[in-house]
Amino acid sequence: MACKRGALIVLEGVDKAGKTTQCKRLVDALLAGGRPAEIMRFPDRTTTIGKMISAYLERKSDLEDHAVHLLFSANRWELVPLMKEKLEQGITLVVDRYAFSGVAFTSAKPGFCLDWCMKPDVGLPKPDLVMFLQLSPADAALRGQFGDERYETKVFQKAVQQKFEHLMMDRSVNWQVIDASQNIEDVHNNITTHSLNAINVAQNRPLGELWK
Ligand code: 2DT
Repeated sequence: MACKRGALIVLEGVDKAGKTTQCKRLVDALLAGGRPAEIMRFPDRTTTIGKMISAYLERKSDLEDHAVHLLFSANRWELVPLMKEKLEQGITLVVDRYAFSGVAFTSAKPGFCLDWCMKPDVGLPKPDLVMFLQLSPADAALRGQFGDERYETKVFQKAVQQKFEHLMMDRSVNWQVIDASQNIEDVHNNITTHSLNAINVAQNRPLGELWK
């Protein structure tokens, strides 16, 4: 019998919600439980496209807003063959940001609608589970200053949060909202429970296509 596929698990949320920490904790917990798992993050700044995105985020270069949106999407598409290969090998992928960040961040800019922003990512591997780490702006502020990269301002993050809320109304995606104001351990346990469920369900189902 062919090996059972891994699950595609995505963590999303506004800045300071603890996504990166929780992705690492989740992968460690899955590995400790004997389940193959790997971490991925978008943007993946190591590829040629990713380096262009990184320079843009660090304000070392300027790119037109539509163009950079398409680069973020291209950065996901270029990794699709690798993602599929890993999932087929039974490896669960824990992904720090995905197309939802792509849509939420660009559509928070003036002159963009959700519909246009979603188009380039239609057909990407569909996550089996998307956890949104929910954190109020007040709680985020308690976790320290924002960094110096593009988008790291209170006003923009608030607009992004509203766009995520729109995206979460889409019932075709398995969204779970996680209260990220709890302590790291409680958030981790919550995330692990949802992930184990998703891994069990995913192994008997084909990988879907996002927004199709
Ligand atoms: P971090 O590397 O700190 O997560 O910040 N972004 C991300 C977009 O605008 N579009 C996308 O498609 C993705 C994946 C969110 C990366 C910054 O890039 C933004 C914050």
